[in-house]
Amino acid sequence: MTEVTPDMASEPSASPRPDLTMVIPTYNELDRLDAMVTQVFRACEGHLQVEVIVVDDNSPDGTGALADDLARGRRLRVIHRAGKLGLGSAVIEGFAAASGDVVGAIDADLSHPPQRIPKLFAALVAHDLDMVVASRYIAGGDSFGFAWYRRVMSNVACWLSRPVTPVRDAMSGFFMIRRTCVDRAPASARGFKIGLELLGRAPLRRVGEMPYQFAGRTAGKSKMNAGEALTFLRQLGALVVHQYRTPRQPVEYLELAAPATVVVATAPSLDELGA
Ligand SMILES: Nc1nc2c(ncn2[C@@H]2O[C@H](COP(=O)(O)OP(=O)(O)OP(=O)(O)O)[C@@H](O)[C@H]2O)c(=O)[nH]1
Ligand SMILES: [Mg+2]
Repeated sequence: MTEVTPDMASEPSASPRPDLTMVIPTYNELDRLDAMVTQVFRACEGHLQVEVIVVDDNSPDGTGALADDLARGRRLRVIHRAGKLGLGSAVIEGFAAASGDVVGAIDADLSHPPQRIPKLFAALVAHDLDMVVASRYIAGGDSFGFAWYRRVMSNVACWLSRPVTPVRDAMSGFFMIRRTCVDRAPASARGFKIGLELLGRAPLRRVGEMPYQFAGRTAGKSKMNAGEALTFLRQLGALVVHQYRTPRQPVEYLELAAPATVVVATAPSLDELGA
């Protein structure tokens, strides 16, 4: 059974609709959540109105109570679930409660840089994308502090996912999507890879991928395990079958340059400078 913080029902109508709702799924993330939440709001300040929804699965370390504290004075709501029900379903439940028309997911362990949030959002709007994925596996993207075997597993999983999506980092847990696409996706919330699920099932016209630098977890414990890897294989099988049974319009795919390149590309021309 899902419980919500007391102001949850009133908050969405009390303030104007946010530009973006970011969902942070948490399970035992006591060491990182404070910094994470602070950085998300700081990164968005002056760029966009963000709402944050933390979906906590009754973390034994007290992450849920910390999230309630962090909600005071911030546009942050907390969904408390009774027990560990899984990352995918946590993100889907957060999306269902969101008040923004664009929703996104980001891990709580600071592996995904919150500073990228405004850039991802701006790219989604500027390129009229249905979904934008932060990527380790296109030019400009990289990962640090990630054990070599995890890197290999992640690369193999992305390669196996190529029949489902043109996105190179289909394992990414850092992405944004228009809520209308989520609402129309018959997505199964099984397993870890909810981004892949949406890439495979949501009615997407146009998808973009933007590089970022992944930083391996430095606090807390990983929840990725052999069981999740097996669930991924089952999920992938189901997505491939779905692909053949229900052919979709080909998705238009954009590989977006790192923001630094975008800045150069949009710099004024010599003519504009009067040279
Ligand atoms: N609510 C909820 N959140 C979860 C669950 N499992 C994982 N998470 C969260 O989902 C995010 C991703 O989990 P991680 O353990 O970081 O998985 P990973 O990034 O593949 O692996 P590491 O970074 O190496 O730990 C984190 O914010 C977790 O706290 C779950 O069952 N329920
Ligand atoms: Mg992580």
